[in-house]
Amino acid sequence: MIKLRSFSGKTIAVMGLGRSGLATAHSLLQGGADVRAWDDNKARRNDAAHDGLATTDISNTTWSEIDSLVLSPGIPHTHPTPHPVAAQARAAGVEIIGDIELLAREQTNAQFIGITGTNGKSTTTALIGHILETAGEPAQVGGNLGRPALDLDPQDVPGTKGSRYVLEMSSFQLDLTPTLTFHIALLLNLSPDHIDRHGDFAGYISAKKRIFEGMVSGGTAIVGIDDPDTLAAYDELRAQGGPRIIPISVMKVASGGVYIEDDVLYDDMEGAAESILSLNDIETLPGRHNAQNAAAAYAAARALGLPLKPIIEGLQTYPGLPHRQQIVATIKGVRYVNDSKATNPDATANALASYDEIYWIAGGLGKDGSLDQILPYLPHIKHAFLIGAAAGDIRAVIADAVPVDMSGELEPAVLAAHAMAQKSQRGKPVVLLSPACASYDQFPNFEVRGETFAAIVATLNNQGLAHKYAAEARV
Ligand code: UMA
Repeated sequence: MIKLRSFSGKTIAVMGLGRSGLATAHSLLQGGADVRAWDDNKARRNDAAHDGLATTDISNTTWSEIDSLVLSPGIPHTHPTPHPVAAQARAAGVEIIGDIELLAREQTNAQFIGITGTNGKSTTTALIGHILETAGEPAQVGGNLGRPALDLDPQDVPGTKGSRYVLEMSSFQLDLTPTLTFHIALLLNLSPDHIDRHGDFAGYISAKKRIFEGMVSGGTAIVGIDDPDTLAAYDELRAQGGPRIIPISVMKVASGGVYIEDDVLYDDMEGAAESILSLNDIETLPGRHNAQNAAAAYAAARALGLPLKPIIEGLQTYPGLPHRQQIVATIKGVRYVNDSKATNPDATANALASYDEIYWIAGGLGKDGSLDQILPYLPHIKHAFLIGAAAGDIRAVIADAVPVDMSGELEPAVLAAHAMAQKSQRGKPVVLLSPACASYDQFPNFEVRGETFAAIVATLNNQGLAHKYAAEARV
């Protein structure tokens, strides 16, 4: 935990006591601040009390006594309507900031590496952390990835003046981080997301581009150039001057940057393209989207001055993240892949593009919007096993092209997919849970859905049970 000593004697309102809010309140208290903490949810207030934290309704506070309002990233302060506490703070002229802004103000000598984009930012963040660890320079890794920034530990980096933090940054967090300047900032890609919170796509893009704000000549901006909006951001940065700018591409040669051609990663940062490694055999980084993550992490590691050997080793030994194309077992040549985090068709399309002999488990609570993104990959699917509320909608879209089982629930879906995949004689069969849907109709969240999948697969790994299940499963 980070003690926020520079806030000693200040009065700080903390709104929202989820993961980041609780860590914020404790860091402030440890540093000697006067904290006024609140959550609209009574259960959360009870949890906080259990945690030794007193709560007080901030909407009744005297705002002239408050120095800053720290808002949890999930609480709106502009669109669709500002939370009443945010509106009060703004009216009283009290600044509204987030937990990561507090970290930046406390640790003025720290080196910050920030990763944003619509997809892939968690993987790229974890990959940079893993490469640093492989190189013997472990860093603190967190932010939107899960571990709140103020829950991280100060850890001085030899040869530098402070700690090094590798932070996944959501658009919500960037919106609440007005003064943090990143040493290395990555923008991977942009497609419409969180529009309700940013008003429109332009608002979302402008929040994402804050990652480059204030960067100076010693800094490095790493920018994907494969979609029109990140390409525009790249051109803008070049026109402005300032940080070193490294383009990343998985679709074309990126002069002066890092790019992927035929699954090989090329480094052209010094102006002479050099082939670095083939991504083909890295099972934990399948697909073109992961190639983009690998290229971005490679560029960041080089910008940090790491030698080539541990970077390559780090890429090759990346263990993967839970619930994101995570291989939970390989049974007699069949891979069992947990991609429960894929809660929308875009994310599922990435997974379907990554394998070509797929026994696909999908469904759950459908989101608005079409399933068009997955259509190009239907030829990769040998059989689909549909579950949850959206099963009928998915069947309607794919049934002409793909044989379908209406499995209903996850367990029968896994058993049937397992039995069928084990009989497959061709290619590299994969049993893939990539639902393209939210989990809430059958599970508390996507994590529990993914863990349930892994637990069912773990029973299959036991030979006797696998045999029993195979006999029972509908094939
Ligand atoms: N709350 C209120 N009033 C409201 C709304 C919410 O009191 O009107 C309270 C809730 O009761 C709850 C708290 O605010 O107790 C929730 O805060 P939060 O939603 O900001 O969640 P945290 O637990 O603090 O988690 C946040 C990030 N959540 C969001 O941005 C929504 C986590 O990202 C992040 O991992 C965590 O901080 C640590 O940094 C999650 C996420 O979904 C993974 N991110 C979005 C995404 O990836 O798309 C942006």
